[in-house]
Amino acid sequence: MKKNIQLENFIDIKSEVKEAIEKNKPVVALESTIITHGMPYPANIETAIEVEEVIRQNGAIPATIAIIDGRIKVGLSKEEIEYLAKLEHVVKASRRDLPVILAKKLHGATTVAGTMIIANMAGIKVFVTGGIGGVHRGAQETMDISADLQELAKTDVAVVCAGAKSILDIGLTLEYLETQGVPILGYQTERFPAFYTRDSGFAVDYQVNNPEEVANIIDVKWEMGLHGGVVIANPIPEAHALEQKLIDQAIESAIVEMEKSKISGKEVTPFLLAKLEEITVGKSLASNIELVKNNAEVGAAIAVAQASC
Ligand code: PSU
Ligand code: MN
Repeated sequence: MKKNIQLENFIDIKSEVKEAIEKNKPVVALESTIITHGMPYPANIETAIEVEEVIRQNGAIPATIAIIDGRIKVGLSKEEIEYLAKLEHVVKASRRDLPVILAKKLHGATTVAGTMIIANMAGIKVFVTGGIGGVHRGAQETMDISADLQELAKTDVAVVCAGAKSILDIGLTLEYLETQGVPILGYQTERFPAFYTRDSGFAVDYQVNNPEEVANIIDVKWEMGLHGGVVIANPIPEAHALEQKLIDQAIESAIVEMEKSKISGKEVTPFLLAKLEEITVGKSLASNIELVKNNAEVGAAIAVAQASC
């Protein structure tokens, strides 16, 4: 592809991924912050590899995205996933971080925003993750709003997630996305899911019931020239959902601890995720793993439907 020739200066696309993109075969992008900052070792490696496997089983090629020694990698080998997962300090790479990490030849783990940017450059249209970033509680004071939301506003990638965690202000997150013109599609649900639970208390914009319907909406959006992402909110399977009260209490305590420790900026999300896992003694991690695998199944099906559109 002509577009990739200029990109070769800084992007390495794994050969099977490149071939699939060129032949318009289904490809699904995956992020790497979930590996380095979202889950503890070794669950992070196991999950990253299993999620790739789920995508393959459902007919698509996985492309985990990260930056290694200042080179953007679209599609990681198992060895590269392990290498990244074992590193002590990897920079969390959102839009603002990308040029610096590349210029300084550092390693970087891409967030939802970072992954969307790179997937779009490479020509990958579907991206699977756990949860998106959003407007943090208390953002009226702190102005802590994830760059993920701005990326969803402008970059043409469909993001399959299990909603957003209620470490965020979900109501404000949805308002922000509405202002930015990002459609929120509930996958076989009318309710916006809250990651560990199936209902955040907020409705989605539209319910969609199958991968073809999603592929069609995405296609129409971009064909019309309406730039930006689409959120496909896929609730965690009932059997793996956490009890509302358990997770609510865990989130309250995690936020209190965060305020005590004066955590701010890009440390906020990783801090809260780690605390939740500690407080729920691993129950939140088990749910997290299951919901990502469930998203991989749906994401692969959407990519398959899209490739045959
Ligand atoms: N939410 C999760 N798990 C995660 C993240 C968010 O439940 O791993 C990660 C994603 O990579 C997301 C990023 O893009 O955190 C958002 O960070 P921030 O709030 O600093 O933008
Ligand atoms: Mn933030």
